[in-house]
Amino acid sequence: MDFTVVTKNGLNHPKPDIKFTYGTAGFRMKADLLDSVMFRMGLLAVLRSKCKEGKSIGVMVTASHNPEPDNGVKLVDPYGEMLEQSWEKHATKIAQSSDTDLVQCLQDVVSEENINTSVTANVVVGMDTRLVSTALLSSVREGVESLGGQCKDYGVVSTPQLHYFVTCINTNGSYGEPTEEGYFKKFSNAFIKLHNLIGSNLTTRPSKLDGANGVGALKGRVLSKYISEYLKIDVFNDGTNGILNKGCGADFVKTNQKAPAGIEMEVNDKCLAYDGDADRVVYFYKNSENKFKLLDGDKIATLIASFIKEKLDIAGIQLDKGLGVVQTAYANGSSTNYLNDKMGVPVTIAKTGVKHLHHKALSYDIGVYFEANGHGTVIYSDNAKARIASAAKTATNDQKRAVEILSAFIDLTNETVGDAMSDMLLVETVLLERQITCESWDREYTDLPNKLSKVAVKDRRVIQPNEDETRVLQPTELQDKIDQVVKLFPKARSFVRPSGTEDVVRVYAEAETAEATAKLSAFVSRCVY
Ligand code: NG1
Ligand code: ZN
Repeated sequence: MDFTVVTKNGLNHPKPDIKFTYGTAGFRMKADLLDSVMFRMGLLAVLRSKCKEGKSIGVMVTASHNPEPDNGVKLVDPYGEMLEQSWEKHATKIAQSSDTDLVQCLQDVVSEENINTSVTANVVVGMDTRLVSTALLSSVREGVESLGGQCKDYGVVSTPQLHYFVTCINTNGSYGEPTEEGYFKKFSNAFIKLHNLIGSNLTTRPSKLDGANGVGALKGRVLSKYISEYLKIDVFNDGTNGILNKGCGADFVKTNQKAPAGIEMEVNDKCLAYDGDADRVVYFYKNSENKFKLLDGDKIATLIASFIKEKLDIAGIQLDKGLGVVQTAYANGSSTNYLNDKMGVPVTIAKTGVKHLHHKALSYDIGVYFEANGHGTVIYSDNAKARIASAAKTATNDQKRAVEILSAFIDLTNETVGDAMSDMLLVETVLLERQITCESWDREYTDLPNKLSKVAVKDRRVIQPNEDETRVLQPTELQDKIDQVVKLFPKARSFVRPSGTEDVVRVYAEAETAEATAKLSAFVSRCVY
């Protein structure tokens, strides 16, 4: 393999004196520190593609919900999954290596992974709307081309769109057309089909979308054109006036538990917010007492799981590995209890980061996985798909509708990754079929008061959590203190973990009352300092 061009072009992308680590969502930090990482991730994507017999690998330039001056990059594996965990160490090493060691580092990956270097590499790239994303994407492309890879550039796209393109290309179009038009057609056609099955005379109120001043606003507007006869979507925070993620977007709404700036909200309006790269969605509304109410990822998971369960029951379909929900420790305790106790749907708790949830969801025939922040999707096993397809042939008249709805619901799901646009359409389908407002959806269970805060510390890595991140293993005194204070409040729960995307420690607290939650959160935050 010829590395001369890498050496030459590498001179344009010197590594700054920074310790880079491939975290929960790839590399993420201030954009002006990331140029060398971008070039190098282009190189790594080529090696990954060669290792996967030339299958296309995705590279997405985005920092999602982070502030505008940040940026980031993550790799997408052939079937739309996040980069295989065993390769994260290669990503870290390559980003970390000095300019002079870079080629050696690449050669080490080639020999360690036994890569056939004669295979032609294919890489698919895309970016969010951040101003510097264009320059950073061009460094990724330079990396790809420096190692002789073929690069397909999709320009500004949402993260889930890029995952979709990668999957379509590697499955020869069986998942859909690898174009933006193909993406919009696949999901809008499924939604229209569902609308007709449910009742073409039925309507749901218009939705007010907070596009976080990012790519979600641009793409949400395109999607709304495809389905304009069936669902009206008014787009706010479309980037024409405001700044990306500033005072708006799914992360702002979830963290601050308040309405975003730039959206006019009347009582019972159906509102929703995407995050900066449109892979998360949360709903919200103002109730009859004029109070802001959030319908987060937990509420979405519950809504979707209950819909699927109801249809499976009507259709008389029993699945060997069943239907289950995967959450993280950030899920509201009420949602977990509701799913387990009231709905009889098993819940598994995974470590933060969708790749961990996705992995656990694979153990069910139908796995609904959502982080409380609105990031998630549904995955269906081949067995589940086959059972639903064969049920269509034997279904009685009463069962037929449920089976057809289930099958169209699968088509409406972006199974490759959590996707704000596809998730929105799943939610809208359920609201439409049940003819319910956000307020009645919210009545399913009442969230326990909760608070998520950030604490800045000198070295967040000192805190080492256990496997599902509900407890701290090190320092042990910290966990002892948390245990002691949690005991003081009814229905209380609190845990801390270092963030994988920001230089902070996150503190989560929930309890029976808002007052107890505030006290618990303040106390635990003080213990972390
Ligand atoms: P970190 O920063 O590791 O907590 C955040 C979210 C994750 C996930 C990633 C990637 C919370 C508490 N954490 O991770 O759930 O979505 O960003 O975007 O919401
Ligand atoms: Zn995101």
